Amino acid sequence: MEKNNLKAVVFDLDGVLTDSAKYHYQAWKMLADKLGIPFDEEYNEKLKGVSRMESLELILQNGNAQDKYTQEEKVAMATEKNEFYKQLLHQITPEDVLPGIHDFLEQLKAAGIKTAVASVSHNAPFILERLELDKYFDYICDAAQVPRAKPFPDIFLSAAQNLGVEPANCIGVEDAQAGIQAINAAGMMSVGVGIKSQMQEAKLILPSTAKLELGMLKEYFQLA
Ligand code: B16
Ligand code: MG
Repeated sequence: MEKNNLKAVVFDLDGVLTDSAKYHYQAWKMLADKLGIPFDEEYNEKLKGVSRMESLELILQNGNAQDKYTQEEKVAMATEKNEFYKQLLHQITPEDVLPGIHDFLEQLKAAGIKTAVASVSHNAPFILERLELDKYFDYICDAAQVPRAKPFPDIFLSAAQNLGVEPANCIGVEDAQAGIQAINAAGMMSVGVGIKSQMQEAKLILPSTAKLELGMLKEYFQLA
């Protein structure tokens, strides 16, 4: 295997390509209020990159209510949240693509570097369509086909496999701790975008997506 040769970049969606966390927050808040459970934006940080059912468990935990409901009731609650979330997603337009992402994707395309989306969201294809970003990617992971969510490496490994690239030749870009752990466990180089304290384990942390730039990343990658 050729080492230190960047062949693909695998992107998380929520928090990297667009800020859909604000819609997740509104939808979970609706449910938490209904259940009388405290929930605020700070607690919402814990849900980033975490699957839908695990997010519900974390919310119920905050109200000491995990054992109050049957699995069937929990599935109904998660479905109700998702229906509301899906309505909110209709507000997304191409203007909501985060800064620098278009330019970075163009740089990757021009350099012949492959791209994939590794989101645990079952709504990822719809969001990418709303953002008009779907055409940029060589592969979009199907969360339903990946048994273990982040922090397990499965979704990043699936992206590499479907791109036909070794994980060691990939960079993974994430905004959440669970996602950085998944990238590291997959054997890719992890790049975090956002607040440092939330991504201690990232190989490289950038303050914003606007700082994603191929030349600089290649240099880091070769030194890694
Ligand atoms: P859904 P990512 C994740 O997306 C979100 O960060 C997380 O908050 C959400 O619970 C999860 O997707 C599942 O999303 O309910 O739409 O299937 O960061 O992996 O792109
Ligand atoms: Mg994310």
